Amino acid sequence: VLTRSYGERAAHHSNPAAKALLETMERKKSNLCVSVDVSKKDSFLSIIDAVGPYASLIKAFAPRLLLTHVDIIEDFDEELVKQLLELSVKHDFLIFEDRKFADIGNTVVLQYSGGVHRIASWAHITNAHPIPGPSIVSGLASVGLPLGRGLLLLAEMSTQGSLAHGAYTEDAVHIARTRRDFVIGFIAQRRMEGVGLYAGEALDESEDFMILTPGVGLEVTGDALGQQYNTPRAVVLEAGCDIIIVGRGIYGKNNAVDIAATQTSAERYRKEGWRAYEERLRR
Ligand code: UP6
Repeated sequence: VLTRSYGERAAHHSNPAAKALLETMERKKSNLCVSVDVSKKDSFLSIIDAVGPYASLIKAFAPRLLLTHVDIIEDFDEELVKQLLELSVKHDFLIFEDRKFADIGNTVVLQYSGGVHRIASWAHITNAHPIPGPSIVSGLASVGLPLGRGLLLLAEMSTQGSLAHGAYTEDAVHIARTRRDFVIGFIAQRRMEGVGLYAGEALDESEDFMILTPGVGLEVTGDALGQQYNTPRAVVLEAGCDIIIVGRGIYGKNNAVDIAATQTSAERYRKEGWRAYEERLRR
């Protein structure tokens, strides 16, 4: 996988969301996913419009204006979804709703397909914690697969003291291997090809899980709440991950968006990520 281009991988992928994402990455020369984690609808859309030309994937946290513990947003509406989809066509990116589902199959079916957000109707890709076991994937697949969607499992996290390691990560990879039609990859800090194989089990060479990696920053090594950052080069070249997820490193810390500065940073991260990928291909 490490020496194959995104375009080559796209040609061999059977999941439509993974295929489209890899094609977009190749076309735009971008392995950057921008995480738009802001609280106002206007900032949300203007950041996306500003970084659209540089990113292949937008991590579309719906704007958090008034969040309850069930993620219901006061000013979330169909118009926002419509504009988001228009931007995704205008700038040629896919939408990844970082929902981090973590409940029983029956509940996640309802959360994914319905509620206020109707995530499955607009997000090409979403993700889930494997904590409930394989049933969470079956539940989400029953909604997403007919729509051509893809799922990422959180095999690891970027935070200090994360519990997702060792046997947990191995089991996450096992679950993914049983549903390669729908699970297109992992949120993780490294490649997973060698992880979770049973004793004597050989790696199926056709396996191609994408690794999307948050905790990427060029200026700082962490925040006050346990986040830890690595550089795009460390993530893509040394750890072999496919996509860098960058939030505050691009749009800054608040809702007062400086469009020019946001674009400059987005281009900087795109360039760094792409350069590391090109260097990896030459290895
Ligand atoms: N994220 C992580 N670490 C994980 C999983 N997800 O940081 O293990 C998400 C966060 C945030 C983004 O929810 O939206 O990636 C990282 O943002 P930042 O670049 O501003 O730290």
